[in-house]
Amino acid sequence: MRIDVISLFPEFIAQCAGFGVVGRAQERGLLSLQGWNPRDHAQGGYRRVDDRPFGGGPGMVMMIEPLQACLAAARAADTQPAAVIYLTPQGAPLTQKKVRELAARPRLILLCGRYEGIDERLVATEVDEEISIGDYVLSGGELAAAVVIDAVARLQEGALNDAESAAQDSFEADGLLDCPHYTHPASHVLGDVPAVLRSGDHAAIARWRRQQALGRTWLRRPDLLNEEGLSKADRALLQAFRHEWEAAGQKQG
Ligand code: 6GU
Repeated sequence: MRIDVISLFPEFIAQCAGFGVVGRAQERGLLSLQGWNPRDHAQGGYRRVDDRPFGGGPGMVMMIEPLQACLAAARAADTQPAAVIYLTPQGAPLTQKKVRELAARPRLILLCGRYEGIDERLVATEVDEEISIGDYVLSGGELAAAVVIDAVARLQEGALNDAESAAQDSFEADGLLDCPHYTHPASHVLGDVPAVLRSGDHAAIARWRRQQALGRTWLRRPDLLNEEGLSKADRALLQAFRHEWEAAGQKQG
């Protein structure tokens, strides 16, 4: 997959994507990243990329011309067509479903804004989709672009060493949160590993994990849990989890 990033700080993106799974995906040729700086396409000695907003108000707005020239250069760098995605708090919230959809495309162009944003005429003309990574304000789209890059890179075939681990992540299989994980030592002053995980009974382990995923989702993110849509077996596991929780004298939330 190829991702082109339009940003006033392309080195920032390259740095972010240099480590761990994303860095390895690049080394393995599964992901090709290229940064493009609108300043390289700006006119005049000052290479101006922003200007004051019409109508007044604080902050600056990114100008049409440098962005349009930069986008044209990025598009022309590959023959594969690409959707232009603008990272903005006004965009549609990013979900794992959206990540899966983006990860299946051969190419993306990510557009990062700074300051108060980008001239709306450029957005209306050149942008195919707008995406936000959550209801909070960042000073630019770069961190959001890095989030998108990470999330799609790890879904590229061969990016993860254990092919199974993507399928079991939170949200991935069925929109549930992940179960807790434990490693050595089995016994520690902080507590013991649940006995079932050491039992060697694979069916019992799978049941326990499923129950923990259901229970955690119920406790922490009830908005993700569609109880009517659960199987009979899942409903029974959740029911038992609730009973135990209530017996332990805890309260939901
Ligand atoms: Cl995509 N950009 C900015 N500037 N802030 C954000 C965001 C994006 N998503 C959440 N907050």
